[in-house]
Amino acid sequence: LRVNLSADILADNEEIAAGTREWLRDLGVLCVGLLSSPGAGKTALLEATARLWTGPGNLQAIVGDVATAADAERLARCGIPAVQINTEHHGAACHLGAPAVARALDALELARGDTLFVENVGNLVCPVGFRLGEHFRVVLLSVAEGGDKPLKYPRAVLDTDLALVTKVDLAPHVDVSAEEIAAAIRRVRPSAEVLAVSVRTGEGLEEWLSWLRGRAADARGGSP
Ligand SMILES: Nc1nc2c(ncn2[C@@H]2O[C@H](COP(=O)(O)OP(=O)(O)OP(=O)(O)O)[C@@H](O)[C@H]2O)c(=O)[nH]1
Ligand SMILES: [Mg+2]
Repeated sequence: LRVNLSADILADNEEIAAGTREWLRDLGVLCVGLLSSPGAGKTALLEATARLWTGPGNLQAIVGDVATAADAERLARCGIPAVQINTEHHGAACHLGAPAVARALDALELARGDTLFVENVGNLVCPVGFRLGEHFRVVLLSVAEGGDKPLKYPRAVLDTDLALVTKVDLAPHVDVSAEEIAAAIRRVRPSAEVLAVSVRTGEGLEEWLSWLRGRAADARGGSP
């Protein structure tokens, strides 16, 4: 007898993720997953989003890190109730899994029209195959990582609905332009939707909020 453990783990994860996705859809809650390498600006984007958010609904979050509750604390300080998952306690430390996310939902009070963010552990490889119940997935690639990352980590781009080129205010200091990264993203996925953002200057944040607002409004109506 041969057991394909990795296929079984993925199938179990997918089943739980599908249940979460449906449960949130019925509740009228939009769920957006955030994926990036460590430090590309996921939490900073959520902090900026909280400052500018005028609805519909409230923002909440589940955040994954190997250790510390630092990100949940940062988010709570800007008014986003957040549950921290420390993945060192869950076997595969390098990404979130659907069972832990499903359990974390119990600690939140979600209401129709809310948006739930799931910030994954910083990693462009391991999280990709593990769906968590998100309706949409957003990948962040900061200019500080260099222009070739979309080409080196193509699945992180292929399996997402929106790509954000982050920290564009730093572009002059790191010898790569936001346009070069956007072009690399489109080489991997010609139809990719790409926005260039900076939480430092505010560039692109209105476009990001409008992307989000449209999807939150659809979710509230029951059709994400
Ligand atoms: N200049 C500049 N710095 C930024 C921007 N966005 C984030 N940063 C900085 O980048 C660093 C990492 O940001 P985080 O928001 O913690 O990144 P993260 O992706 O949540 O990191 P992990 O959760 O550890 O993977 C922080 O020092 C931020 O202040 C930006 O748009 N411009
Ligand atoms: Mg973070």
